[in-house]
Amino acid sequence: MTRILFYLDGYSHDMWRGCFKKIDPSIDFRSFPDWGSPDDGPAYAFVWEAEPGLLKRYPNIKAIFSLGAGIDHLMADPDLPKDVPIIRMGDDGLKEGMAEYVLMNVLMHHRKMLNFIADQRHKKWQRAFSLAARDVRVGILGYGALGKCAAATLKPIGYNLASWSRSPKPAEDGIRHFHGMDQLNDFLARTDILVGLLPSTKETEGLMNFERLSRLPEGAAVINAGRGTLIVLDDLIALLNSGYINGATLDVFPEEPLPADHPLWEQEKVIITPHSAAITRPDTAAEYVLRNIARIEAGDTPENLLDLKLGY
Ligand code: NDP
Ligand code: OXD
Repeated sequence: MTRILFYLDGYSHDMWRGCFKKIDPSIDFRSFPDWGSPDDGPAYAFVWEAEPGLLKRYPNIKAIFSLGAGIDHLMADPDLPKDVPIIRMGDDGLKEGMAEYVLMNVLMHHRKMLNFIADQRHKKWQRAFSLAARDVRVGILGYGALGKCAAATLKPIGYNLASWSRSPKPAEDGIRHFHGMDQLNDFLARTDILVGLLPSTKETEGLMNFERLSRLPEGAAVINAGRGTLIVLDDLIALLNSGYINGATLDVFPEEPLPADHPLWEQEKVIITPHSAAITRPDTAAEYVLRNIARIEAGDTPENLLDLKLGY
């Protein structure tokens, strides 16, 4: 019998329990705070923003599943057990959700929808020409599970695609891969619409500052749905105000919720979404967790195992 210790504040746990039970009715699904005793036997934790110190109190936990692809919520726990494998979310629902969000926003910027929305507010009739998709250079920062799925969704529209990641990628039809700091400026220089899908690590924090954002061609747009630490917001606002950057879509912020007095709320050419680009879908997530528990039980490596040294 598999035991799941589940922690998620503010959402119905019954729906989650139902998704697990539908796949395996014998599952012992325990919602926080009813986790029972560590002496009850081996268990798997499946958590989002669990209270610090909680996981350490359960030495019976064999692996920790993060309810999201990001693990910053776990790293914020000073007592996080270091010897327990951590598995990041990577189910199809999350990938599809992100791909939809990226497609919607790339189209919004490509087809100048923010200009039209602003004009409509001022009852202004101003036609605008749009380039063909093949002439729009989209650059994806981060070519992991989400970056790849987003690229695959954009490809059939015909965009001129590139990616940037830490390690080299095998050549692929229709997408040019860049990697490492040495190639970042070349990648930025060929990017009209930048899509941020990077994790928050020491290396990615503040990466998109004034100098790097200015490497984008004039009139570029910025979409960030990875983590808010990537962009220095004051620098982005300065470039929006000068007109150098034409618009932005931001789903993630260094401080969430974005404070009510933050100047970004007032920017006409910015779309703000409340960390909702891809929210883990219970049915596909339950299937993903159980599939990976089966792998662990069989002695195989689970998918999306966290590399603590890399931080993602
Ligand atoms: P992956 O781990 O699969 O991919 C991460 C990518 O980032 C990889 O391509 C990796 O490079 C690259 N990367 C990491 N560090 C660096 C670096 N220093 N320089 C260059 N590239 C780097 O993650 P996912 O695709 O699953 O998720 C990405 C992030 O999206 C998550 O960490 C999470 O923060 C965020 N997210 C946001 C959501 C939202 O709703 N807004 C929902 C879900 C996730 P390499 O390929 O070489 O390893
Ligand atoms: C995630 C997120 O990491 O929701 O999955 O941001």
